[in-house]
Amino acid sequence: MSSITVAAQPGPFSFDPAHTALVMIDMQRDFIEPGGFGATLGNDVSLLKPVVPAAAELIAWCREHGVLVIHTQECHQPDLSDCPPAKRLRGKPSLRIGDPGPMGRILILGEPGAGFVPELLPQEGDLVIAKPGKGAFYGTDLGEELTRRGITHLIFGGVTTEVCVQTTMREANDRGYECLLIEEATGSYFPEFKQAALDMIRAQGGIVGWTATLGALR
Ligand code: C5J
Repeated sequence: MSSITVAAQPGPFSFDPAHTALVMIDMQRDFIEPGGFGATLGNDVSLLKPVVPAAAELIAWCREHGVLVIHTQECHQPDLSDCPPAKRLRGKPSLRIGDPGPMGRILILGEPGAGFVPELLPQEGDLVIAKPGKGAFYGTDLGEELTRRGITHLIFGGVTTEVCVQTTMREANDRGYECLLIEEATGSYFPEFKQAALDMIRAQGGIVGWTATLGALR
């Protein structure tokens, strides 16, 4: 398939869909719905709701154009063996990782809350990466999967922009991937942090990568 070029910042972003993957970060009920991990930390999770239809549109666009769809989920093993105490004990949440909540144990693999929102369920042919950290490369086989599939370019969406999305995008950039973040398909509990992350990523000639709107893909 031939290359696609989209209007982006700081300049046009070109990619071959056959060598590109969408990395949709952590669109899980625990971050987006009331009663989950995000809410236990005191966040207004309703701020992330508008990301869901935009992420659905981005996923549909990628499937239509032959771009591999990867879904990450931040979660831990039931025995918490992959959850450092420093992470579990951080802050003053009403429920900690592993505690039982209204959507099952908070951020535990296999529990309803750690699953994806119903609008964004993985389909056959997609790749699902369970990750114990904020970045999607740490403690996972994402790097090997991308190499094995000959992926050179990554498109990003998901939540939250300045935490798991930015952490993953920065490491992907260090690993040599050309990275594009789609603005409407990412969100934060802190709109000003989202804006700052977008600005940081594309500053200095695209020091971490590119950003574009969904409209640029249509
Ligand atoms: C956070 C994430 N914010 N997916 N996780 O803890 O951004």
